[in-house]
Amino acid sequence: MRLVLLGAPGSGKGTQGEKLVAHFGIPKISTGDALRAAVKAGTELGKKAKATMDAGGLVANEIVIGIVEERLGQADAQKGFILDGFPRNTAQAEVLDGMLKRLGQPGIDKAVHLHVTDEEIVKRLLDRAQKEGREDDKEDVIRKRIEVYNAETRPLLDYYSKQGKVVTVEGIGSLEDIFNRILAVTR
Ligand code: B4P
Repeated sequence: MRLVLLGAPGSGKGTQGEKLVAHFGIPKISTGDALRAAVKAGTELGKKAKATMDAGGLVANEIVIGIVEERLGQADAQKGFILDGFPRNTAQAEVLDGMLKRLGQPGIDKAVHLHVTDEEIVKRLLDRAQKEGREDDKEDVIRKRIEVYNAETRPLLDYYSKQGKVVTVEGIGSLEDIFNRILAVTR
């Protein structure tokens, strides 16, 4: 199973990704988690990424591509993986296709699009701001992230539609219901 999770910030990619990991026993590769870990550890990469992340922009392609390529080459990713937050623009999607070929892996099976309204996204991320205090969960930054999603990431729905791989799932409801919807369309 090789899945890409597509959806606006706060649509539940990270949340549902964890459930898919437990169900399928394959790793989740989250560029957002990897970048936040680099920021926390104060690495060179983290220093480069922090200002862009805090402002709601997309980190440079070469940085995130390097993270994914390194991870996809590891032994546990050979039988499948869940990509959470990558690709986020068409250039990254094209690189991913080439990378999988180079690594001798089949292409992705499905791009699961979690559909959630903008009002729900703002509500969820403001909620998370209260609990976790993430720098990019401030209202103006959330709105910027939604804008960036619409301009840069939404075109991936067309990219994967042309390959017949997009499945759209309603992302509002209980975690269990949404998970079952995902399982139903990825069978
Ligand atoms: P990400 O970490 O990918 O952040 P995100 O889009 O906000 O998704 P997240 O995983 O946090 O939200 P989720 O839906 O799980 O990216 C952060 C930043 O990193 C980007 O802005 C960018 O700067 C950089 N970045 C990452 N990847 C990149 C790439 N490929 N290229 C360039 N830059 C990149 O959950 C959100 C909240 O909703 C949670 O609190 C959760 O508990 C809640 N929730 C989930 N499901 C729910 C439900 N059904 N009902 C109610 N609440 C729910």
